[in-house]
Amino acid sequence: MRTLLLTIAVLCAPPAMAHDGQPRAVVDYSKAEQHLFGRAADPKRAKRVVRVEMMDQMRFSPAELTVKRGEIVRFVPVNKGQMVHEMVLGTLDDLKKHADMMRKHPGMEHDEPHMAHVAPGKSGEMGWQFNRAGEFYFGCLVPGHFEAGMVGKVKVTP
Ligand SMILES: [Cu+2]
Repeated sequence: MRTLLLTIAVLCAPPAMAHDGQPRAVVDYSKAEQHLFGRAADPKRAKRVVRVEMMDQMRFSPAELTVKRGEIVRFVPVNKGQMVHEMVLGTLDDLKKHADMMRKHPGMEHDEPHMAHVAPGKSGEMGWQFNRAGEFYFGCLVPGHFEAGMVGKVKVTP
């Protein structure tokens, strides 16, 4: 229980709250928080752009990609559907916990540099540096979507 509460506190930390649906700008990327799955980076520094389509069939396309450790990726999540989708980066454990929480508190909204909420027909942007090797994931945490299989994988090679 304690871990769960801590997770909720971390995921919903007040400075991260945003209700306008826009990605929260990181002003100084050198101070970006280090996560197990990397850190926010200036999308302008990215040498690689990855367009990820999000569909009402609860799928991402592509659903898998490989990056080299240290690589900065500019993700462009494109919502091809009729409903809101989001792309949230994390470990599988992070995403599962977050999805559980979204199911319990469906009205909750929050925004962080590793997530993009995208309205139907729109696209978002997310700059991310994968500076640790491993297998990470991206999921749509709109209630029910992750559970329906809306998840993709990022393999970061050493
Ligand atoms: Cu979705």
